[in-house]
Amino acid sequence: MLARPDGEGAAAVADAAGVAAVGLGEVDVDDGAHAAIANARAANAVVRGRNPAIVRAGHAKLVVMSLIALRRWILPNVVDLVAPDGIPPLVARVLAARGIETSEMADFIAARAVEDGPPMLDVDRAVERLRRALAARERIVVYGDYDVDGIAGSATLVRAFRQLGVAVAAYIPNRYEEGYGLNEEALRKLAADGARVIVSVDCGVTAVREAALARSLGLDLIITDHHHPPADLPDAFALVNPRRPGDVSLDKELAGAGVALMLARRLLGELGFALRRDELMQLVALATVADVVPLRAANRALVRGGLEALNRAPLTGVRALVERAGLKLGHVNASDIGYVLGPRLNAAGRIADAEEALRLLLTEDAEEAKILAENLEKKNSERQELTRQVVKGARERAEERPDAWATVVADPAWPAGIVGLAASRLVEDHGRPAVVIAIDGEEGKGSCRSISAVHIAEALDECDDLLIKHGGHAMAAGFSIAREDIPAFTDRLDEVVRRRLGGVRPIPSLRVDAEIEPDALTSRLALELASLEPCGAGNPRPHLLLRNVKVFGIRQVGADSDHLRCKITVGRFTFDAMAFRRGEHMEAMTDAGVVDAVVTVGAGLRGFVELELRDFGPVGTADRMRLEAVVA
Ligand SMILES: [Mn+2]
Repeated sequence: MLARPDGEGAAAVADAAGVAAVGLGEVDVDDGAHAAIANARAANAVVRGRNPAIVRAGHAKLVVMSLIALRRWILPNVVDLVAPDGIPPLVARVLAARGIETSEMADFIAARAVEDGPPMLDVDRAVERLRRALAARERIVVYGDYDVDGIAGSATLVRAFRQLGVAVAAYIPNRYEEGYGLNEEALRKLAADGARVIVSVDCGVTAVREAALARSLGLDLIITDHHHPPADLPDAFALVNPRRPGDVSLDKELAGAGVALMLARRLLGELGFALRRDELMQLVALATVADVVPLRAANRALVRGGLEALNRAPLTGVRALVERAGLKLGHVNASDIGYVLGPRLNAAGRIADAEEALRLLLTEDAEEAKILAENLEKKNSERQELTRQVVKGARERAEERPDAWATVVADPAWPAGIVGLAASRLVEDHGRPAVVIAIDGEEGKGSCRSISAVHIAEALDECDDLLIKHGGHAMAAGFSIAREDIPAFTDRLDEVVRRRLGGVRPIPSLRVDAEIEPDALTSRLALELASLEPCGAGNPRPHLLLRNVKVFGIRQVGADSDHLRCKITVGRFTFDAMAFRRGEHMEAMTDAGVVDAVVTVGAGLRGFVELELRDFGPVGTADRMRLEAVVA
């Protein structure tokens, strides 16, 4: 179904703009920030000069008065393509436009996992140590992150150990009291409680000091992680991370839970794994979509298989969560995870403690599951309200430096669990990397979101001397900083981003997969396109160009009236359609009555085809984009 306009979440489809990975405890998938429209406002910068209807009102605030496309559309080259047997022509065109060879199309559609390839570095060493611990009844503790990836990845390992007849505890640090990742106090406490082996999930690759401490405490630390490794790796008993230099395993884009699954699978062996496959796979599907890693190759196979298991044989807690959120088992898809389930599982850790979300994924008790799901529902509403407040404040603050290359804003009133969501919005607003810092006493916790042209974790590496701790991915990262260093960091990051962009501000664009004839838009076509699911990061729903379509019944929806709902007549049919973050275009669209539009096709609540308008402009926009591409 189409993503909801109620400020639910954004990640599954964090795609068009190339928005990808997320990390360092700020994984969110979230919040009305429909990434489809990522960078939309920034696009005004592109057209500002040409369109007199866009005026600059006061301080960098753009008021759009006429209908105009917000992004540069990159139109596909029309090529002669013979679709392989059994693959509908449009699907083949979409795949070809995305660089998939004709010979690979059938495997892609089937979401078949590629061959296994060599194991990750250290994974066998880790398995051997865990077997020894099991045989000697040594205490093992799983240590996860507080986001969906960390929680579901921890649940994956705990459930794998259950298969081996051992009850292993999972420890999730508190975001507010302990912060992200392994910490010394927790390690000391776990050691004092008798733990001998710690297995981290979705964290640890930067924990150099903590690994040394673990060693001195007599703890064998097995790190499993997928974050960008620093130059100096921690000296752990084992370090399993596909991004680690020298690691020759094939799947570099796994989520943290995906890495944990690879360990679980080798630990269980094929029979043990087969017995737990349904539960482990659905956990990994939740994590993989919620962590916004690209849904290609192994991730695609994991999410397809996990969703199938989730719909057919949901865990007790997953069933409760799905039902309380108003979704229908049997029909849960990747976008539902991104917009509905992910934000709920994340809400606990953002507001208070991730403990409840972990318990939900581990319980076999339906009554307990109901109560936990209810609590998560409440926390998620609270989280939405907090997000609205922080975003409002962060936007005001951002306007103080309209010409910055990176937005950096900070405030003591902002909770650390929410700043990542606000950063995502600021990226959309300005089309440049954004950093939002929650100040707590003399320290700030920053969350970064970026654009595809700036690897933000590497940019932070260049600010290393100003930061206490930092880490993350290309598109998302986090750090802590002394309060007094924030001004110097702001200047440094600005300089780093400007240099990394070569002094050129990037233009937000929208890649069109195919133009379609109006008559082709049928429910059968929607079914054909569904073969591309799971869609989301790295494999967006196809962007289809429709020229000259009639729009009517346009109204604003959403808490702040910032989205549009309308009807579109295409050929012989009329469809419901949704345009996120385009509320301000209601009048212009109504006046125009006819538009060129780039849409995605989804199935609505009642199974009817629904369209999402990813961008639209006056009739002739598509021609203009083609022409400009030639000139450029
Ligand atoms: Mn992760």
